[in-house]
Amino acid sequence: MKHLPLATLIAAALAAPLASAETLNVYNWSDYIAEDTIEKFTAATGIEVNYDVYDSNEVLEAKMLAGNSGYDVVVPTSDFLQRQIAAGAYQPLDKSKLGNLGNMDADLMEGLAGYDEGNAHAVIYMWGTTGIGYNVDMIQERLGDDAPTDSWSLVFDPAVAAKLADCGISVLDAPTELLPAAMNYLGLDPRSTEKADFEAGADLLMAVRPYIRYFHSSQYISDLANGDVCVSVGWSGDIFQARDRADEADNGVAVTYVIPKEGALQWFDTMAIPVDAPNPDAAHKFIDFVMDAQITADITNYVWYANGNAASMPLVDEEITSDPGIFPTDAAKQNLWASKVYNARQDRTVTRLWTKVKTGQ
Ligand code: N2P
Repeated sequence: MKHLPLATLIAAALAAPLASAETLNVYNWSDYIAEDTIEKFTAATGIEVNYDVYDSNEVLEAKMLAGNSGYDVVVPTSDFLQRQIAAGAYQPLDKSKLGNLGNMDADLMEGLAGYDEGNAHAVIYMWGTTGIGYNVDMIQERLGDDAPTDSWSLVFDPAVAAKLADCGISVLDAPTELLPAAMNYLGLDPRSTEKADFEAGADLLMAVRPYIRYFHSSQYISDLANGDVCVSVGWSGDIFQARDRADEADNGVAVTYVIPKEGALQWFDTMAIPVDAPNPDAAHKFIDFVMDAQITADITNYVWYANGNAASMPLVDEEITSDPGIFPTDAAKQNLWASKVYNARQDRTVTRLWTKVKTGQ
């Protein structure tokens, strides 16, 4: 050792902590975070982040139930969260590490407690609705002034959908959201778990299947923005992002989001820590960081989704807080429904029917 120059020893000493730099593995929905959130977290904590994305609860669930995903923080929707908690997929949060918990909206967290007793495993990240985005001019050209733009008829009425097939209808690849929407349109309870009701919903989807261009849960953002599809059953914030992209591209495409008058699913996405997370301590730091009022406001201002953080609200752009597509009016709220948790048998029925709908057979 005594022959090594001092500079070498210093370099070695400095390199050691770098080599073992702490890392955090985050798995979140695509198009669901501000551009600088991760950068800011690393700057604040020194923790490096590997950030992966998905666009389907089913994909996340398969990883959570298989175990050993390697992820420290994931973002399941409330109904999936409940089923995964029951399967032992998540660890209880250590609330002593979550100093910003007081920022959360007490009413919304109480709503989430219906899926996670005592809010033991998760906090709300963002919430939104599953409705319809459309290209204003393309719809007007094909359906005129009487276009049912405030209704699920836009996609569920075969006579209407047939007229939009040429400009392109896309639908989320999300069976637990689409079947209930179809059931609701038929006047059935969207939260029903009766096999006959699921089948009726699937039959309705089969009737418009010839006019659906594709089933996908993230592609529609750019397709709507570019005018490559004219109607998308999609998630509120994603449609607003499409509108924003079109505005920025100044391409003459006008996109609008609507919560149809018949009603829509209101969902909550949550941050949770897998039971086998490699770095639960960093996971708590990340969740607490996101619960900072400014950080959450920055995310909402970028992704156009409402959040569960009451303290962030004064920091959210007025353009967002005043938009009824993001914060529904009291009248619209009457027609929103919450996700229903399906048991394994109901889930199999839904999966089987969905395969049928997608393949059109
Ligand atoms: C973001 C997707 C929103 C989440 N692209 C749907 N639960």
